[in-house]
Order: sequence, then C-alpha cells, then structure tokens
Amino acid sequence: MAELLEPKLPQAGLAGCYIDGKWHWPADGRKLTVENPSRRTPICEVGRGAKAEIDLAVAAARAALPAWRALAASERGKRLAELGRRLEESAEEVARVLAAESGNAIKTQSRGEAMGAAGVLKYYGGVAVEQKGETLPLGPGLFSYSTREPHGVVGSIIPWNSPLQLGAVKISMALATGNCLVLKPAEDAPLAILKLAELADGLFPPGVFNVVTGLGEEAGAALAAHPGVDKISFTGSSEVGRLIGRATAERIAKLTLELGGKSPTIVFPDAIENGRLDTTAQQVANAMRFARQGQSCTAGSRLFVHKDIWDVLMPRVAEKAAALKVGDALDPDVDMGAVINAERYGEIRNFVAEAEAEGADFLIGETPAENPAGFLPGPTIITGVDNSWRIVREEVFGPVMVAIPFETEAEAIAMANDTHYGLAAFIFTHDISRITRLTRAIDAGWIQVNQGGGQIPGMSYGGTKQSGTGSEYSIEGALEAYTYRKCVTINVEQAG
Ligand code: TXE
Repeated sequence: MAELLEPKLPQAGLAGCYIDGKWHWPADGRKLTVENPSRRTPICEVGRGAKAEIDLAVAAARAALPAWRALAASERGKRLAELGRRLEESAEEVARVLAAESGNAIKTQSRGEAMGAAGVLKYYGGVAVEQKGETLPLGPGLFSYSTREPHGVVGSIIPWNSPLQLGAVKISMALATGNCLVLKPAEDAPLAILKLAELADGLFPPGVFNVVTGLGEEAGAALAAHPGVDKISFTGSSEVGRLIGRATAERIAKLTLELGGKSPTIVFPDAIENGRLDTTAQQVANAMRFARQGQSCTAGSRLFVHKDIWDVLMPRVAEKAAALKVGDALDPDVDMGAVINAERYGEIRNFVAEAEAEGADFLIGETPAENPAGFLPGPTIITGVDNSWRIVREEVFGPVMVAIPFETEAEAIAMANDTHYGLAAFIFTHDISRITRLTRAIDAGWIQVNQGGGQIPGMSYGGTKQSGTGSEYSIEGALEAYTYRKCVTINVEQAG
C-alpha cells in the first residue's frame, strides 16, 4: 500500500461555527466528533451549534443584508471569483480534509471535487452581473421595468456526499444574487466547509457568509424554522426534505429541494458497435458513480440493457467496476473509498442481504461484512430482479447497481419512468431518432447521452417528481430560486 496522505485540519476545527466574521464556540461548549469513515477513527471536534448559534448567525446575516444587496453585482462576483481562486490554490490541502471526512478517494474524487467547487465559485463570480431585469413597452406615458431582488437571508442545509461542491453551489447562488447566507453542513462532513470559511475570511463583510456546524435535528431544524430566514435551500433525503417543506410552508418561506434519485441507464445494441464496447462499459460504470461508492443523487443505479447485448456488455461493465481499487480514501492509489458512516453502511448491507435472501444473483460483490474496520462495501452488481423489488425501487445510496434486460424501446421507457424520482437518466445509442424519442419520453431533469459525466457550471441541474424543486449550477437557476421579480410602473407624464 502507498503511504497514506495526511490532512491538515482546519484551524477552526476546535471552534466550529463561523458567525459574523468570527469563529464562535457554542456557549455551552457542546462538541461533535467528526470521524474518518475509511478508518473508523476520530478526526477532530467541531462545535455542536444549535438554536442559539442559528439565532446569532441569522441576526448577523440580517444586519449585513442592506449593504451587501446594495453592492454592485460585479463587486459581489469579484469576491466569489476570488474565493474560487483561493480554493484552487489550496485545493490539495482542502482535498485531503475532504477525503478524510467524506471517505471519497483523493485520487478519483476529492481532488476533482475541490477543483470543481472552485470552478463553481468562479462561474458564479463571472455571471453575477447577469442579474438583469426587463422593460415593458406601455406607450409614451408610462415606463415599466422589473428588477431581480434577493429574497434576503438564505439558510442552506447540505449533506455529506459531496459537501464542498454543494457548499460552493449554495454559497455562490445566494451571494451572487445579493442574499446573505447561513450554511449548515452535515454533521458527518463539516470540515472542508470550515476550510472554505477560513479561505473566505475577510473577503465578504461580516455576517454575509456564516457557517453553523451541528446536528440536523438541532441546528438544521432551527434554521429551517427560523422566522428570520426568507429562503431555505436543502439537499438531502426526501424524509428531511418533507420536514423542511412543512417548516417553511408555515411562514411561506421560499424553498429549493434536491432530494436524490434512482436514475436509469438504458443501453441499446448499437452503443457497443464499431469498437465502442469498452468505452460504453466504462461510461455505464461512471454513470453509476462506483468510484464515489454510489453516494450520488444522480447515480445511474438502475441499468436496463437490451437483451441482444446483455451477455457481451454485462461482463465488461462488471470488469470495469471490479477494476476499482477499494480502500482508504487517503491512499493515493485507491480509486474507491468508504461510505459515510455505520448507519449508511448498515442500510446498504440490509438492502443487499434482503435481495440475496430473496434469490437475486450477484454479477460482482457480496453482502458487506457486519462489523468492518472501514466502511468499504466495494462495487456490487445485482441481476435476476425486476422493477417490483425494493432494491430496484428505493435509493440505496451505495455502490450497488441493479441490472435488468429489456426487449423493446417502449418497455425500457416504461421501466425507466416507473419510479417516484426524476433526477437524471443516461441513454446509450447513436440513433438520433431514438435519442430524440427517449429524451422526450423520460422524466428526468438531466439526461446524458453516451456518457456518464458530472455536473457542469452553467447547465441547470435539478429534478422533477419527488427528486425536488428548482435547479442549481446555472445563473438562470439562481435567478429563479434566489430572487423575486420587482416590477415598477412610472407614470412619466406625472413624474417631476
Ligand atoms: O440525509 P439527511 P442522511 C439520501 C440518500 C441517503 C439518505 C439518508 O438516500 O441514504 O438520504 O441520508 C440535515 N431538519 N440522500 O440521513 O438526514 C443533516 O444534518 C433540518 C440524498 O444523511 O437528509 C444534513 O446536513 N435539517 C442526498 C442534511 O440534512 C436536517 C444526499 C442531510 O441529511 C434534519 C444525502 C432536520 N430535521 C442523502 N435532519 C442527495 N440529494 O444527494 C437532518 N438534517
């Protein structure tokens, strides 16, 4: 095994919350221990913020709002772009912290996430000036126009699967549009966000960007219910999404939800013609996000393969997945690291054990061990199931792909849409008519054809059905979700 890389922990690691431009220890001294899921060892302690810290952070954000929203959009953008530049410069340091806390391998995931997060900050830095309004031609006597105004104080709650990337998206969308932000990172992975707060220190006026670390049911629930928060942006489980929906509905606060998926990958015979078998198999494995332990809301976790190529394609996909080296996320040679915690590991284990007990076949993988040294389940591909099985219907959020053969295009579409999710889909074919039919027919916010890539700044990303509301990663998404239209009509004849 190569020598393990060591993370340099955030200086804030013993303080936790970043409120009003200062590091803040919860008054009662309560702490949370962040653990390394690859090794099952503690990394460091952070503050266990709760209602008191949320109150302070929201008050700081409210106080900072008038000056921040009045600042020229280009100036707000400049600061976001500078944060992106600082993150790029510190990418290796931040990536190590990220790998340690999230279990996402430094080689294949965490370095890319640090650079991707920097790219998001720089993109929104550049497009902040696009916060444009409209004019309405009402005739000579009237002048009517609209502007895009920030909602005010935004509360963002993010998960642990790609904390830095999601944090960068939430910070960028809120701040570019003139809102102030209180960010609540996941209790399992708050450290990369604290590193980002360190990098941001002094860049934004105090109170514009605040971080409150803590538990979901304490800090998260207090933020969602806070009367001083005008908008909540949440990424996480459907269960918590519903709770937050209720809390915000109570006071008609604005809400964006990104809640996960069970995305289909559909492969037609022509996708492996002309020497494309290997590339297609690799892209199918990429779409499944095996290298991120499948802990991705877009993961193409339901694979539908035309029966004529099943026997050729499936072994090659299995080969690609099995080639991933599984191990400690800070081992520079490892491709695939750990799932986040004991609870998630146990749930993945239950899903797989249940499928095994019900007679599913395993192309690769096995039921994960009961009490492992690190939460490293490894890639699993399950066959011999149909759309009625729990493992096919529910989001496993682990490196477990189910594969089902199909005969006709109509059958593939019907199975793909037979889910309450609608986030992403992956289609493999080179027939343009088929591509056009399928992209129209499949319910998903993001469809990729002949590739299994990641989100791109500038391209709106969000789901339909129970995958959520609103979209992220684009200026259009930010304007729709983080601003409201203010319309002004001036009677020019009367004016002056
Ligand atoms: O998420 P939670 P969990 C899905 C995936 C996964 C499942 C459970 O299927 O297996 O959710 O993951 C905060 N009020 N996704 O339990 O609990 C919490 O502190 C306010 C898909 O870890 O939703 C954290 O910051 N906030 C998803 C955040 O919510 C609360 C990514 C997410 O945690 C709260 C993650 C409460 N009552 C999980 N309870 C995706 N869309 O990518 C918790 N939180």
